[in-house]
Amino acid sequence: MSRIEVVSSVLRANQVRAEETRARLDAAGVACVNLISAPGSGKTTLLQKTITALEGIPCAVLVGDLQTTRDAERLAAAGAPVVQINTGRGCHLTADQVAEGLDRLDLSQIQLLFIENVGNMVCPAGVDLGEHRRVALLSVPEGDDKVAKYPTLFQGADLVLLTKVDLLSVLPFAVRQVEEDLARVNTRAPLQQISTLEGTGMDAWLAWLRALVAG
Ligand SMILES: Nc1nc2c(ncn2[C@@H]2O[C@H](COP(=O)(O)OP(=O)(O)O)[C@@H](O)[C@H]2O)c(=O)[nH]1
Ligand SMILES: [Mg+2]
Repeated sequence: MSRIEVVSSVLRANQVRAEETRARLDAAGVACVNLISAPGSGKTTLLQKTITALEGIPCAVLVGDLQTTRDAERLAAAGAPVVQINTGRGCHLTADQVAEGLDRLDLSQIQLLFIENVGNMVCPAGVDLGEHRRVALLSVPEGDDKVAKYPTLFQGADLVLLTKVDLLSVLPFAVRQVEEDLARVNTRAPLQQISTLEGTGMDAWLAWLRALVAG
């Protein structure tokens, strides 16, 4: 087999496994959200606050990292069941890894499953994990040109969160630029501004999640 055939057969196998996972989650009545961003955009901090704020909606988290269980420890402290998946050198989670992670969770006890993907704006964008919704995060310190530079991530998103907006007052960043670049690649995904530090925008994010869980 040529290299191209191998790559496409790996992607096909991933897609099959992702569809199985989605069917399994559907059967269990669990909504699943895959969070993708560069390292440090605020995924873990957002999930810590979200798990605490979503009272009445039991959540769990699958967290992917190259090394360490640091994120998993932070998330477990917030009170949710957490499964850590160490990917070693892998720059994204795969549908197989997520399916294995699911085996370690009691799906009958949860309504919402978050996947915190490996911090990377490129590799995770092309890999379906069996999620129902995909959320792309972009933080203010990363710069307002990132939607234009990494369009694949934003193209596939169902929601875009502009995080750390408390820093808009101290860093040069044009929200307008992000809105314009996003409109070019994705007219479906809303752009929500959020600061987990100050709490702004949390209500809209929680409402989006509640609507997803309500189906
Ligand atoms: N200024 C500011 N910093 C934040 C905010 N949310 C997270 N951070 C900081 O950003 C850094 C990375 O956050 P983390 O949640 O670990 O990002 P992750 O790598 O995407 O999971 C930490 O130092 C957080 O304290 C925010 O809303 N505003
Ligand atoms: Mg993290």
